[in-house]
Amino acid sequence: MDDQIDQVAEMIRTAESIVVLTGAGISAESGLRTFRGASQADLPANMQALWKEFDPIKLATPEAFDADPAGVSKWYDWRRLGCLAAEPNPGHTSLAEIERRAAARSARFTLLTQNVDRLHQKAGCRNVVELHGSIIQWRCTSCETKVTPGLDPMPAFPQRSSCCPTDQKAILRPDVVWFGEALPFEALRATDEALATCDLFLSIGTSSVVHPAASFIQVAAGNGAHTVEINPEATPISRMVDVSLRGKSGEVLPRIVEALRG
Ligand code: BV8
Repeated sequence: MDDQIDQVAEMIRTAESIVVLTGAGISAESGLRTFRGASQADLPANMQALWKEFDPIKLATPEAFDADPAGVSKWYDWRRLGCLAAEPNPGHTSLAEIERRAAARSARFTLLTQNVDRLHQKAGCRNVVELHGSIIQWRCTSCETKVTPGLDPMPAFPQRSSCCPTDQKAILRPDVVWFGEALPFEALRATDEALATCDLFLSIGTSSVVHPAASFIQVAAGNGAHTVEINPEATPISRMVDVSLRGKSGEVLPRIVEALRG
């Protein structure tokens, strides 16, 4: 893998426009559960129980929220608190350094994340596009006003919106994109702009099965970009990328940064 690390470091050193796509895997080493795969053993005991009762793919839908606003709100508030308590890992901080190095030589760096945990921002990344929104922020189902709940668990599930006191149906929902919902227009616009000039695309910690994010690498490759994947497991894109680094992002990315420093 050393040769591959050096190869990717050279790609990063010379790229004019870097696009990084991350998924739940980059936050796994921060103790946050991924959506698919990964063993329960790596989770703290209190996180295992609640997760076993729920299937995230079924819960991350408007239909699930409409059918059981209390249960879905409780699950999301529990995840929200887990994200607030989590700390960035060396994978997140390495990407922040790669962004700083790109900026220092006026190269473009765009981080497209499917994650809703805001750990990239906590690690110091600046140009972050939240494709699937953020669990740290919630919004009123009636007037769409956004709120950022505090560090304590929400007092009630679902939580009534204080912005629409006379509307009995106004409750808070997580400001995330559920399956079947469109991605934010601004996120898609920023993605299109970044992919148009991208000459290096890094896919990190994603199973590459959720669309439209899973298709971005094809757009980049079609525009002539070099492509790299970092994942301990094979995914549907592993055979198409120029360099496939089979490993954990919290271990591989620091080695790439070491090569850049060298
Ligand atoms: C939409 C927010 C249209 C909520 C999430 C085309 C083809 C097929 C299907 C579709 C299609 N177009 C649309 C669809 C439907 C659907 C979809 O893609 N379904 C899939 C399941 C087939 N897409 C949608 O519905 C999207 N909306 O297209 O709207 C539209 C247009 C106009 C008007 C109306 C509608 C919306 C998709 C967004 C859904 N929301 N999250 C929440 O968080 O609760 S998706 C959810 O999955 C998370 O965001 C998650 O990040 C994301 C993707 O998963 P991954 O990040 O890849 O995580 P996963 O667990 O799968 O994999 C982890 C990986 O990490 C693994 O590979 C593992 O090996 C690796 N790993 C583990 N440890 C490490 C590691 N890697 C590195 N280091 C480690 N240590």
